[in-house]
Amino acid sequence: MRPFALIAAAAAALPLAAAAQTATLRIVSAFPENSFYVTRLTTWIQQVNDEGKGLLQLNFIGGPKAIPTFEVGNAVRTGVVDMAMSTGAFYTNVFPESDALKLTQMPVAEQRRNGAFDYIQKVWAEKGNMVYLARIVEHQPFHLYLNKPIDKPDLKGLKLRITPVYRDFFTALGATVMQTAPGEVYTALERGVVDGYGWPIGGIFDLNWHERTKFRVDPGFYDAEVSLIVNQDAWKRLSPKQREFLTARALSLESRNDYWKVYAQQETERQAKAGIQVIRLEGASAKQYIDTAYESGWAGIIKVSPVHGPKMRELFSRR
Ligand code: 173
Repeated sequence: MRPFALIAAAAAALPLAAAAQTATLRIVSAFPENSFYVTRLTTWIQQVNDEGKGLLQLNFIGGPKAIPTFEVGNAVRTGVVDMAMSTGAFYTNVFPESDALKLTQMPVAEQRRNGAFDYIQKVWAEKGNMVYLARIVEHQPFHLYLNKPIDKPDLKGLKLRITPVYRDFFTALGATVMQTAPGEVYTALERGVVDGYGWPIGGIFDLNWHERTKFRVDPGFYDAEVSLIVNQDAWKRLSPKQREFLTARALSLESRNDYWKVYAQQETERQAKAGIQVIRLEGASAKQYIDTAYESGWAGIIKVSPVHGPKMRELFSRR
């Protein structure tokens, strides 16, 4: 045989040989390296790597310093990385439906039973070349944090830091908005470029935003979504055993999401201790606030996704 034929023969035998080898997936986080989400992720990765010896290993590349927050989705789509921890709002530049996950009104466990999860899988595969593996943050309502007080659901005259999560809602209430990655929020607050920001109930201490935050507006709205997504080609390259293992490990992490309820409680108390005052909208004001959140949120999704939007609304909403 000529050398070329030898190589070709070896390559043909590769899928079988590879199945017996360890697969290593490169994973990044769209959230900052020093956030609690990443702490929890890297703890999980360590466990995966301990249990996955000889089968599957995860190689944590880093956070936004490795791949900027709003580029993580495309990095997963194209296979620049194999896997990521992100929220849909950070990859609306891949497909706009990604931001709809904030609007789910039932736990992911229920989404797996009512068809919502299957629908997400389908859209993520078709439009993002992604496997939507597991939702690893829920039970974390978003809040508006402010440095200027309000007394009704009216944000006129306020400039707020946003991501796509909050854009339609805050602008519906009259705010001016400015999009930044989490890593730029502190500087925006410090320089007084913004009067406030959107963020879930937990996590404002991770990057010291509490030092620059006077008020939190209650009630919270939507449910923060952070998930594990995998490049579909990388997924297909795994053996059935490797896929089963990764799925099981991801499900195990997802099944511990009740932890986020405890975290929400702890973070609420920590904010109070830090002197952050609560502006509580009540009665009709609170209802108007929440109704505007969901109405404007869904209107925004349906406008950019007239086919999937209404279907997602049906699957994600409590009846
Ligand atoms: O505010 C944000 O950066 C954001 O969109 C988000 C989404 C999920 C969890 C935390 C933050």
